[in-house]
Amino acid sequence: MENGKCNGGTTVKLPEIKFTKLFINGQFLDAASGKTFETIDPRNGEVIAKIAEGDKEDVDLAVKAARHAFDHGPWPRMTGFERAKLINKFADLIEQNIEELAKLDAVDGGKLFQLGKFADIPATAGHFRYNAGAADKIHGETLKMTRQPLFGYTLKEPIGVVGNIIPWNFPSIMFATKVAPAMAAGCTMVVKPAEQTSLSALFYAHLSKEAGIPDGVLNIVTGFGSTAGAAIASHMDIDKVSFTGSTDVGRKIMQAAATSNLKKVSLELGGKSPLLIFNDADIDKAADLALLGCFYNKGEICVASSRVFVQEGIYDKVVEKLVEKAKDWTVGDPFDSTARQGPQVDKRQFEKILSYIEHGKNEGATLLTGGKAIGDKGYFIEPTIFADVTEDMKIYQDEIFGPVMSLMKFKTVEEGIKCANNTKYGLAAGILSQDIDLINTVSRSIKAGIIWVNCYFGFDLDCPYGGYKMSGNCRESGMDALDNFLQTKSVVMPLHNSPW
Ligand code: TXE
Repeated sequence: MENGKCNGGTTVKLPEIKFTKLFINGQFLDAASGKTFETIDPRNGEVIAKIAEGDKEDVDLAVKAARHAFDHGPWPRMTGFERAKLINKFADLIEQNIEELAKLDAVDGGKLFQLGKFADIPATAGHFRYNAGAADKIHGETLKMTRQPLFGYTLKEPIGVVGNIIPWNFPSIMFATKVAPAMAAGCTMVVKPAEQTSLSALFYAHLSKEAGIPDGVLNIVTGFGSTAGAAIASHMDIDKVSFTGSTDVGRKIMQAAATSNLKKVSLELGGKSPLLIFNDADIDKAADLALLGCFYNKGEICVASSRVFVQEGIYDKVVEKLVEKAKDWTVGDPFDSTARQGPQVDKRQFEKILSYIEHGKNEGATLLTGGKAIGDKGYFIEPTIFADVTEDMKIYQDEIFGPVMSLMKFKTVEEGIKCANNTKYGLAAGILSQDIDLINTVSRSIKAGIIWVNCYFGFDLDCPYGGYKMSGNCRESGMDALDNFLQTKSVVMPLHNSPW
C-alpha cells in the first residue's frame, strides 16, 4: 500500500492495521465460520486488510453477551454519573488517537484526512462527551392525574439490547451518534459497521475496553448487510434497531422487525435536499454554499444539497460563478491537504454515480462541468453540474450520493417552496436570502428535518436531525437522540383518601 502525500509532498505514515476481528464480550475473535473479507483502499482499489466476516452465529453470540451485560452486568445498574465518567474516558482516548482514526477513515473510505482530523473525529469524541453530560440527567416527570386521586410519576428506562447498523460515509460520526446515546441511556449493544469501512469501528472497540466500558456493553460484528445485518434486524432478543443507510434497506429492516419480535426501529435514510437561492442572496456566497452543500465528503452525505433551485433574477450570474468556482474544487488523494474531494468509497458506488451521470446526459440535461471519472486508478469522479434538469429525470428524483448537482430555475416564492417539496425525501434544506419574512415563511413550509438559513451543514452536537417522509422516522444528535434508546414506564399509587 502506498503512503499518502500531504502538504504538497510530505508523506503521511499510513496506519498500521491492528484490529480486524469481531469484538464480542470484550474479546477480539475470529468469525465462527473462520471466513474473512477484503477491505479496499479506494485510492487505488488495493486490499488493505482482511476482516472477520461475521454472520448469524456471530450475531447470536454477540447478542448473548449484550443480553447478559444488560440483565446481569453493572452497566444499566450504575448511576448515570458513573456511566458518564467511563464515557468521558472513552472520549479522552478518542481525542488522544485523532490522527490514527482519521487515517483509518481516509484509507478505508476515501475521506479527506484533514476532514477526519479536524471535523469527524473531534465530533465523534464530542458526541460521547455530550451524551456523557446527559447520562446523569435522564429522568421522568411527576404526573398531575386528571380524573382520579392518584399519585404517579414516569421512569425513563434503557430500552435494552440495541442493534446499531452503520453506513460507510461517516464511519466515525455515525458510530458515535448511535453508540454514545445508547451507552448514556444504559443500553448494551451489537454494532454492525458497513463492510466498506470497518477499521475505525474496531479501533473504537479497543479504546472502549481501555476506557473501562464493561465487557458485553459494546460488541462489534463486522460483515455484510444481507447476512450479519439481516440477522440483527430479525433477531428475537434484540429490543431495538437503529439503522442509517438506504431507504430500500430501511424498508427491509422494518419488515424484519415486524415479522420477528416487533422490535422498535429508528431509521435515518436517504435524501434529495433542496437549496433555494433567492434573488436577494449574495451571489459569491451562494455559489460557495451550493458547491459545499453538494460536493462535501464527495457528495456521499445524506443531507447533500443535490437539487439547487435559483430564482430567475440571478440565475445566469449564479451559474457563471458556480462553473468558475467548480474548477477550483480539486479532486485528489485524501492525504493531500490541497484536495477538497477524495475518491468515492468503492467500485460499486463509483459505477452507480457514473451511470447517473450518463442518465443525465441521455435525458437531455445540460452538462455545465465535470461528467467523467478521473485517472485510471481508484474511484475519483469530477465534480459535476447539470443545468436544465426537469422533475421527470432520474438525476432529479434519485439520491445519487456522489458529486453531482442538478440546477433548476424558479420564479416565485410559492414555486420555490413547491419545487423544494417535490420529492419523496425530506431530510434537509437550505435557504439563501436576506428577507426575514421570506425566510420564516419558507422554512415553515418545507417538509424537512433540518433547515439551514444562509449556511449549509450548520451542524452542532446539540442539533437534532432526521427525516420527514421517506427520509426516516427518528431524530439523531442532540437530546432527542436519547429518546431512541429509552422507554417510559408509569408508576401509579393511590393518594391518602382515594377509594382504592
Ligand atoms: O447502503 P445500505 P449501500 C444510500 C446512498 C447509497 C445507497 C446504497 O444512496 O448510494 O444507499 O449504499 C447494511 N439488513 N445511503 O448499499 O445497503 C450494510 O451492511 C440489515 C444513504 O451501501 O443501506 C451497511 O452496514 N442491514 C445513507 C448499512 O446497512 C443491511 C448512507 C448501509 O448499507 C442490509 C449509506 C440488510 N438487508 C447509503 N443490507 C445515509 N442515509 O446517510 C445492507 N445492510
